[in-house]
Amino acid sequence: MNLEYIKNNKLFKVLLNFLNNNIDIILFFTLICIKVMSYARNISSSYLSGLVFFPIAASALILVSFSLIFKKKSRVTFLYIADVVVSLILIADLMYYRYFKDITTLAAVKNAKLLQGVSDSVGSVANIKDLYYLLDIFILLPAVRFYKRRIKNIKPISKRLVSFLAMFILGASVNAAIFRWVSKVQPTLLTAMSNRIYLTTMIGNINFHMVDSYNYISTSVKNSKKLSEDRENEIKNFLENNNKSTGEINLKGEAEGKNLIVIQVEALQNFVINQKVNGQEITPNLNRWVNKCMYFDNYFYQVAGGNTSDAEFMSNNSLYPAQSGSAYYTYSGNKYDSLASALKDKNYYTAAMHGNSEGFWNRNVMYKAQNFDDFFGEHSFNIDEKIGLGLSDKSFLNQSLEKLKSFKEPYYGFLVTLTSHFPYEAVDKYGEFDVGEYEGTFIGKYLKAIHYTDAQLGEFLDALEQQGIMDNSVIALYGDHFAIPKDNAEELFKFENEEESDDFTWFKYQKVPLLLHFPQDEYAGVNHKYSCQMDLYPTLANLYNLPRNYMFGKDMLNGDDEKVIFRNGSFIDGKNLYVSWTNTYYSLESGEKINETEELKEEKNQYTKELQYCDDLLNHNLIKTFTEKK
Ligand code: GP9
Ligand code: MN
Repeated sequence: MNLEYIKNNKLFKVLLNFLNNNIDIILFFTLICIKVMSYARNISSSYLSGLVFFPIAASALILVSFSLIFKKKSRVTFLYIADVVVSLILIADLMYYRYFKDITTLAAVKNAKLLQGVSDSVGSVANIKDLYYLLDIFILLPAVRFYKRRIKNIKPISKRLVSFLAMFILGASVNAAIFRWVSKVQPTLLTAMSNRIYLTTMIGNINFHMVDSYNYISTSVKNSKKLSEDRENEIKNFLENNNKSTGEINLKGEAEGKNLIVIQVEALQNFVINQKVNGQEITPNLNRWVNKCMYFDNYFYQVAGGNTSDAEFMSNNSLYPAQSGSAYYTYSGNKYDSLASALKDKNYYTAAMHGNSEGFWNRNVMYKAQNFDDFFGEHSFNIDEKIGLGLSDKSFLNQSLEKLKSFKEPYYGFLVTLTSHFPYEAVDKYGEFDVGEYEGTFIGKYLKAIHYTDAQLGEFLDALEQQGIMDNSVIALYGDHFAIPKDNAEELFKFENEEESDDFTWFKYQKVPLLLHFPQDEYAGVNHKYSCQMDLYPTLANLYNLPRNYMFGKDMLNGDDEKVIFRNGSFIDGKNLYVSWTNTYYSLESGEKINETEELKEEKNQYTKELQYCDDLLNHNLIKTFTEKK
């Protein structure tokens, strides 16, 4: 087989011709895959074992498909520019990752002022090696010019469109399969975006930015469509009514001028309070503090797709969580009338604290949007003891105490704990707690985890008391959401000796404790009123004499409203429970099913309306509109 033969071979000619005609595409595809894969390796070694190459290649194919619409010279330019853009985005993402352990989003870029951390320390997060992402761009520039000069034949638009479609469908189908797989293994990850860097490790960097841009644009479109004046007024009237207080007001202004310390505890469910396992109290410290506090034992969590972040969102804004996904991500560009803003208006210093990476749940962006002066995240703590997702509760609470002591008074400190996080395994070696027959079970692991957190909370609360901080502070402590998922409900029912395992029984356990502590243990006692996370801010607003403008919840210390509306449309009205997924009502007193009456139907419609009011308010950024019109 001599050289001449190879040259004249038909197949070889076709191949050469193909290469000659498509070298721009082949080069672009290869370079993009190499760059994104190398970014992937930079942010997570788990990438290497994953199948992340496929979504990365699919996203590169989608980019290529668009270039096929153009005439060839423009196609080359398009690909060259796309290479530049992708490379710059990768560099930005790398720098962002080095600081926040997260990936940039459009919302974060738009609020560039929120990226203080990165911009203040560009020097420390930039790395000369990053220029490697731009190397090809310089090298290829003359080659691109040369190649463009040689292009002669132009394909008709019909052929170009067919190539575009074929390539696009190929890329999109691979992506669709990957996205379906992601939603299966991590059901809420794509919509809630709780852990974006983890999502990126599954779908690749370009896909992440495509999903993020889609989400950002669709929210902006929803935001930009103006609501009718009538609808705006309807929502405004509802809110005015909801926030009106009448008659004598219990404890109004009682906490005015005092510090406020709010502690949101990871997966603290109410059933562990005053409960024993293997003859020992599960939460001996909280049980002690329950007696010194105003304790709400019918306080429901209402989180939806945003989980922990929804609990934060409701407690600080008295707004319902987003219909899907998490408000902390979707509505991070909105204006809020949050607890921190209201206290800031009263000259409070406000700070949020959490021992995990700043970008988790978009906190770095959302705390600013909610007007916190400072956010102390992973970077602001000495990570001297890591358990599970981040800094141990022990170290977090110790260091937070020192921070609180250094704050200018009066202050609002918002603390979010972490260690008692699902799947409750990491904490096992950090404390001895004999759960007897539950050893090794899911519930047993949870009891150990929450027992550990209880010990840390006990130390923290005792220190606040002993060091005199409680004399001039009000403390609110509550659980963020369930600990035992529906899948493990049977274990919980068995632990609690429940005979029934119906929806009514399930709801009985969807409570988290709320403890309100006043100086000198004043007002201690149990309050059985039906209440929920939406009610914390209105209640604190009354205690701190803050204006109530846009709150959907109620003041738990005034009035006899016992409304609790869940994001899925289920509700409690003080007498009945409505379970939306079966359209069934239960009597709260007897636990028996009851028939729907006209009154109940009316109530159901009204509560659905309230959720829609809140959706409209968030989708159209109405707090901004209302405040501007004031
Ligand atoms: C992460 C922590 C856990 O920082 O708040 O969030 P979750 O998984 O419980 O929603
Ligand atoms: Mn949580």
